[in-house]
Amino acid sequence: KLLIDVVTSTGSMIVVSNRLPFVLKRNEEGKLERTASAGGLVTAVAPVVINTNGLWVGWPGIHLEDPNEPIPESRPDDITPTAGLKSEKVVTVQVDPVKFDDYYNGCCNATFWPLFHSMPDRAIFRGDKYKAYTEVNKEFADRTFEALKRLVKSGEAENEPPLIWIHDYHLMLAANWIRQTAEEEEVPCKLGFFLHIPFPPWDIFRLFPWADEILQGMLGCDMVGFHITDYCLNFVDCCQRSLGCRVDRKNLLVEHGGRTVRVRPLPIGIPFDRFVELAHTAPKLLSTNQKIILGVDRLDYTKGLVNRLKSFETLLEKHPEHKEKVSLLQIAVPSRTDVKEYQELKEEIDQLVGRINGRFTTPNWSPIRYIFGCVSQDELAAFYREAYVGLVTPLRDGMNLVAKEFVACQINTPPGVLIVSPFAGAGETMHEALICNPYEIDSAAEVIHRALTMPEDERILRMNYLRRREKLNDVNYWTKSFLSAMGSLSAQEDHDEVG
Ligand code: ADQ
Repeated sequence: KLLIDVVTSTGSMIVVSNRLPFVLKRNEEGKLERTASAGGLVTAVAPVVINTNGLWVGWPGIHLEDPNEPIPESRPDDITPTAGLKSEKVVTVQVDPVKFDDYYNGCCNATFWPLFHSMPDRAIFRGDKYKAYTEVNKEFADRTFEALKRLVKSGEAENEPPLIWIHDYHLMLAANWIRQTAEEEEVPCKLGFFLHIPFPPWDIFRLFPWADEILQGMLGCDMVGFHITDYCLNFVDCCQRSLGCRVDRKNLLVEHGGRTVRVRPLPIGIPFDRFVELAHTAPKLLSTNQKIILGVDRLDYTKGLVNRLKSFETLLEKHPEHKEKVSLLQIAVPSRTDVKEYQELKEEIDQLVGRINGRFTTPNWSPIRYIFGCVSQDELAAFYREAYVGLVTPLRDGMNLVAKEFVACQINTPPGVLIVSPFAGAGETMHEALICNPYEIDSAAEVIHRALTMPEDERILRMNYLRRREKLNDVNYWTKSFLSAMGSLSAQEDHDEVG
């Protein structure tokens, strides 16, 4: 059943995310223009916002001198899912640039990102940065509440109370403020939150000096969603141990402030059919007889690139039969390039690639091809399709969409092999992949060897199961699961859910 048919029983959806589903840029004449940001999440969620007459609240990617400068409509040739999102349905949050930098780089990326990925040594804890985080969250909450009130008063909202869906670690405090104000002013709404990154165990989480405030912020929701059950249990555990809440681990419930908050595993999916279509239409890219091992990642220390390169080097050392027959294609998207830690990581990877290539290259072959940059969706689909092994080995990752996109694009027979790390959400859910501990370089090399030598029938069997699951549990299914967890689907539609 199409998601569009299902959402008719939902109240208007208000999505709140750090970034809007498009980026605003100035053209040469100085006029604002929308630039599309294509991602599975936007593709799945934008139609629900549009069809329920909802709103999207977020930062537009540019600091506007005049906060009242009108947001442009989409261009007539825009065919992205946000084309139908009218500017009157977009609420921009504007913050002073210095404060925004303290919130985004100083706290979100320098504190929560490493801490929630269980890398506390990389995290900084600074009161002034956290203060900016609280202030920006308050700004998001205020703007969301104003928008909610306008929507309800205008009579444009659907009959049910509007459903506010807050996304990710940037906005963990906003829900509580929205709830408090909505209760005071008697404006009806339902609140849901989804965390895209892992939620760490209590022992790590409690290192954050203001841990209680974060939990209280999230508990302002009716439902809090994570990718996998482990993260849910970590959250429930933290609520019990830090706040003393009464909890039900079996049913994933937390009592707080006289309310019961539901906690749910909602593993995100991808727009599976779109990737299959891309894989069918994308032109051939790689002209080689070598087997390609493919890595695609944002250049981030959580993605385990250094360990991956070392494992590949060990593979060539221990199994020289793969020399000149196999090469590693690593695509790394530049990310947070103004941060020193990320610049140092890039240098380390550059050097490592140079050293390994220097060590093994022959006149006919280089073991590693390394692309530092963005590639188009078409190219990405072609790489996924033509790769023999998809190597997804983060040290820690909320889910990891690359693993899912790889299997969607494996349309050729016989297919390739997926290798995933057990420390990614994808490692928990994609049971037929080969599992590889990225910390253990030698055994990771052995897993790659096993993938390269896996019999054809085993490859087919594993890939069939992986593809079937990802097709069923695609990103539309994820959005539907969120609505269901919020109690926003009618009983019949809930019953129809894919198991
Ligand atoms: P990310 O950390 O960004 O997401 P991931 O889930 O792998 O990690 O998504 C990356 C996306 O970027 C993929 O859709 C991929 O196609 C795209 N991409 C990667 N390299 C690219 C390139 N060179 N050019 C163009 N596109 C490229 C966070 C969490 C994850 C979680 C997601 C969704 O960290 O754990 O899976 O959110 O919830």
